[in-house]
Amino acid sequence: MKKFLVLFLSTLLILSVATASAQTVLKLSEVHAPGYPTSLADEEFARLVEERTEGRIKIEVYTGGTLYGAEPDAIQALQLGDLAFTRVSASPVSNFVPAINAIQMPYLYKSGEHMWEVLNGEIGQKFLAEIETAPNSGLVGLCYYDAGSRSFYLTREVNTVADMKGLKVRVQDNQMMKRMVELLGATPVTGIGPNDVQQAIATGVVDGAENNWPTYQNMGDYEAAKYYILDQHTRVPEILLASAEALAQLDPKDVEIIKAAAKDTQEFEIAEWAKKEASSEKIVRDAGAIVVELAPEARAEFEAAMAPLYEEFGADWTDLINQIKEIGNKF
Ligand code: BDP
Repeated sequence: MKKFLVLFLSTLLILSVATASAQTVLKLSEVHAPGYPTSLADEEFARLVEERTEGRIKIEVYTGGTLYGAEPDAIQALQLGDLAFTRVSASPVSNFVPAINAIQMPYLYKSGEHMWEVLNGEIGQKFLAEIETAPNSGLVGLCYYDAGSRSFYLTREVNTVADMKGLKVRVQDNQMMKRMVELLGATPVTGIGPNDVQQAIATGVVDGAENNWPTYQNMGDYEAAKYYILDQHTRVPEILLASAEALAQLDPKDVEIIKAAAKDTQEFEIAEWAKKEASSEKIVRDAGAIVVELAPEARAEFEAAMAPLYEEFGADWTDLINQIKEIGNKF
């Protein structure tokens, strides 16, 4: 009996060691703090993958930019196979897959509903798939998340395009966004990770930046630049990316589980986003941020100033961009 028990226990031990070693642990890099809508969605993605693969795959989420503070670095790590997943903005993805600029042109969408109709429809899914098929991208686009609309925030009041002249504005690492700021007569500054923007403004390296309400609030940028100019120039979705190399190491069935799990977190993120967008706006307004609601003529001026970007960066996708605009007629 004793012998049998020993045999039984050692078999159990061997089995559990075997199961433990069969678990694949993969990392996900995120620049936002825990609790931010995308961080919550990353966690939900990790939870679904672990559950649906019955523990074969565990995803560790690293928030706050602790793994990679600069999104282009995280993307490159995916290409090299050094990192399995990252949640980034679509903006830096365009450096690797230029087609992604087409879904973030200035003043492209009438509203969030318009953007989601496009992203969840044929056009949006075509661009998402393009991430995987673009030559040598090494990336797989898993799903989009919401990031609202972006506006400028500055240390001084701006009411017209002319007021932007000479200001130094931090933008994401994307040629089109640099050019967008140049077209306004201001100077774009790149190479500053989102977690370092507040300090760059506070120390005068830049006069401001541009982002949505949640990042403006969550990163504390509103404490350094109190004028939020509601020009809402772009809607730049977030993208959850995987490394093609990392996925190639997995059982194809698990890759399918991962792809489906990512898609299943989208609605969750959108709901979290809506809550956070409203609470962030309230927090910054209550804290004394000055929100400049541009006059319609001034907003039209911003739009006109940025219009050349369609020719300069969107010419290869004119038909699709026009289709996106047509979809907007419904809204
Ligand atoms: C935020 C995005 C984040 C970007 C950041 C930025 O959520 O992924 O890195 O903007 O401007 O809205 O760098």
